[in-house]
Amino acid sequence: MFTHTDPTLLSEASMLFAYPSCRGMPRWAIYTIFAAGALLILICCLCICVKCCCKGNKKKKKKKKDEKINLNGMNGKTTAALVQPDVTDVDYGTAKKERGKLLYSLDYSAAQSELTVGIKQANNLMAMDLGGTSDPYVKVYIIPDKIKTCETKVFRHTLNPVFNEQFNFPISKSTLLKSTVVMQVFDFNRFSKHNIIGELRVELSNVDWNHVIEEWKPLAEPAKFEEENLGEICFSLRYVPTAGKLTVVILEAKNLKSMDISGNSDPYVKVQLALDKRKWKKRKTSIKKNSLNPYYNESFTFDVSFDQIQRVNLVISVWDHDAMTRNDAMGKIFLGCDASGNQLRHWADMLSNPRRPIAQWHNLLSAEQVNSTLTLKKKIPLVSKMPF
Ligand SMILES: [Ca+2]
Ligand SMILES: [Ca+2]
Repeated sequence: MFTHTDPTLLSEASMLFAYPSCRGMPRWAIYTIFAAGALLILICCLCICVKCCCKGNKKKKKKKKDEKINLNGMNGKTTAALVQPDVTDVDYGTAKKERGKLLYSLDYSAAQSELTVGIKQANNLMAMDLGGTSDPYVKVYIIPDKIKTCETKVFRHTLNPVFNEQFNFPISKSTLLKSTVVMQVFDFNRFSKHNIIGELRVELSNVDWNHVIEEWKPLAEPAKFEEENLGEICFSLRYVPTAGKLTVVILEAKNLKSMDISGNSDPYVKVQLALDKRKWKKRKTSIKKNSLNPYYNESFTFDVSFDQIQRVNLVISVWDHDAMTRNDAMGKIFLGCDASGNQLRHWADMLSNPRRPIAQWHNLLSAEQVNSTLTLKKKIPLVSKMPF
């Protein structure tokens, strides 16, 4: 046996590295050479892999930055987000307490009995998505008489959005002094529930109406009690202008309210079209017995010409079927050029992406709230029943 200091061994080892095919090579040396070689190849492979991965990620990130939702009304200026789920749209946790701040304005016109709420900009919003950003928009309404809810545009991938939008609420002076303005900042997610970032509540009895109010306020933790959750519904919309076909696919609903004593409901979905605010056409899905999370995947196609599509409203409502008594409405929403917020966004995405199905989740609202915003007149008589 030899030791480390053995001079013959050292020279033998160096000979082996210089001439690996030397005869009489000790077994330990062969193993060492093989081991060293394998390690070298492994390190090279690892380096190549890491480099490839980094490149892929960079490309993805760049692509993400390029897509933005900028909804400037209905004049075709919209850019739709992808139908594929957004990897950044994953909840990120809300451990951090800093929610950011909001610049808003208030102005009341006694002559017109109208309150104007301005949503100017937000700063240092809390990041809700994986990429360390959010997709903020602001919802504005007045309580206790929640007549209408307004929403700003969505700004993608930013924590410092500049909204510069104004919303008018008709309200008498006496009601004004008993009311509170609620401004809630949300993070938009195409395929999951929108997360609330924070909110501001301004009691209007405390406001000095001799001046226009414009101020920055830190966002507070949202009050949980008020949100009435009626569940969510997912459907896709597709419009083919050349053929004049509108296709609505009712995909699924979740977290619906229980309407029956059993603690469940028997939900079905009504798909209704109105033309110039008059009831026009309607279809229904099948009834899913005893379910609060029904899956439908049922498709409905309507003839709607290009001239009509701008004058159409689509009303989607969820009903609980009852064998013995009247069916109850469980929730409702409407889309179209008269819609606002999330609903208008989906409709505009459909119009700006002809022939492509666009799917999206929506929070259901109470039937009363939708009916007060969209008042539909009597049904349009069928052509065959007309006297000419
Ligand atoms: Ca988001
Ligand atoms: Ca029922």
